[in-house]
Amino acid sequence: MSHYPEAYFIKSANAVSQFVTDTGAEIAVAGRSNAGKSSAINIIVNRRQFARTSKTPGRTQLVNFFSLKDGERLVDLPGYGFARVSDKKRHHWRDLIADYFESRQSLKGLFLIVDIRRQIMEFDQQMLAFAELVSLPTHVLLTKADKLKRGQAAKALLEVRRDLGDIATVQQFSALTRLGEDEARSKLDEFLRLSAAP
Ligand SMILES: Nc1nc2c(ncn2[C@@H]2O[C@H](COP(=O)(O)OP(=O)(O)OP(=O)(O)O)[C@@H](O)[C@H]2O)c(=O)[nH]1
Ligand SMILES: [Mg+2]
Repeated sequence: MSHYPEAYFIKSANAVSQFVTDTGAEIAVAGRSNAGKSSAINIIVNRRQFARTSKTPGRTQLVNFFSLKDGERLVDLPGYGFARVSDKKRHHWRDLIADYFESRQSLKGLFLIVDIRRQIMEFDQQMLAFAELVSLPTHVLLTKADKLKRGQAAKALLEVRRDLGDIATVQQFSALTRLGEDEARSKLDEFLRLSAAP
């Protein structure tokens, strides 16, 4: 069963003017292209191809808004760092993501999706620095943990935890084995609940 039985796709936006009304609470899912953002959303919501995934990097090209339940949303962002697109398109995505982060009052938390084999890269650092600047609660999913041996994955987790300190919480995740799904869901609910506190 879905943990969010009423979840549905609201719309895709290619410009600030197309974003959904900025009320309630939403959590953004960001990360490098092909890191596994859309796959993570599908596991958390427990529905196949709820957010569209692809073997080809650059699948998610728009800001996709999903309703979890009344007044609570998840936002699947285009991946950054994808090389095989034109400069024009890349700049458009970069601006779209920047506009998103700068404009959303309802943004209450960030899920940063990082391939556990690649660890934190420059774009991720920028995203983390921004989140810290605006005091946005951040949780890092080190995904594709199934691609590493257990010991290696545990080591990667410790390293990222050590590097990030208090900036963000970190966990292992796998969309393939569903490792860490409950932990991710609790974090998501925690971020949404935090925002509901008076
Ligand atoms: N083995 C394994 N593969 C994964 C995992 N998560 C995602 N993938 C694969 O990685 C590829 C990219 O996944 P997506 O979820 O589309 O990645 P994305 O970050 O949304 O990509 P863009 O929308 O292009 O930025 C797909 O082929 C997925 O099947 C995982 O935990 N384990
Ligand atoms: Mg995607």
